[in-house]
Amino acid sequence: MRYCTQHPDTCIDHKMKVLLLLVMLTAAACAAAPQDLSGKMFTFPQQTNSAHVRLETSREEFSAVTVCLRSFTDLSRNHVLFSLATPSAANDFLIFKKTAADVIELIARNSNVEVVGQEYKLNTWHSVCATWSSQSGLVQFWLDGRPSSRRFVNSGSNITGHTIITLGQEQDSHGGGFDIKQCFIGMISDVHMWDYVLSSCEIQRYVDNLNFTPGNVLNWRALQFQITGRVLLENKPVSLYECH
Ligand SMILES: *[C@@H]1O[C@H](CO)[C@@H](O)[C@H](O)[C@H]1NC(C)=O
Ligand SMILES: [Ca+2]
Repeated sequence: MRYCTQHPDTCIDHKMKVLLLLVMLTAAACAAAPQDLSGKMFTFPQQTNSAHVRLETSREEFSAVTVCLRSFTDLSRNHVLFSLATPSAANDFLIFKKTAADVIELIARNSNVEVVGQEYKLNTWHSVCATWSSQSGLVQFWLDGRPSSRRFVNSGSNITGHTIITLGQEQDSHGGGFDIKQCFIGMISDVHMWDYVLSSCEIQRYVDNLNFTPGNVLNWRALQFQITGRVLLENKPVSLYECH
């Protein structure tokens, strides 16, 4: 400010520069360009009630959903794998691992169902997919390409409203309400989301990492995201059989 009062001519110039810088910073903060995260993973190394990744989509209505991701953890307690909230439903679409061995809870439109009997091993990379259709109301869970029974959860209404998707923390409110006892610790990679139910063949292609149709809502190869707290974007180690 001292600079301005002493030099009225450069004052405007200085203000313009500050303004321009602010505009540029704001633009950078708002328009996080999509990134190709092929070969990368998010590492969640710590138990917190804050560290998470927000995945951005502008979509605000879904009559069906498929989410696929790969995860690695040593947690035997409750933990969240995928949390989608809208203003009207904090659990509009949720994939949640329960403490009990091999129990996965799926929630759509705030209604839940448990699927059991699949081998959710610790310290192992798993391919996890979940589907839901509002028309049938059915959900299905796929662990490493093995399907669960198809179970009814909620039909007849769509997921609508401003969509907030988080990895690492489970939303008890729209964009917040995180519980440290439900946070995810470990690594997550290859997150895709589609606005339709994938066929079993398409899911198999995802699991085998063959040429699959990338998510049309979230695409790991063109992902817009925002990291809060200690979450690292790291190279995903190749599996052992790929070592030479
Ligand atoms: C749900 O969304 C679909 C298409 O996105 C639309 O055709 C349908 O009318 C919607 N259903 C309801 C109950 O709003
Ligand atoms: Ca919770």
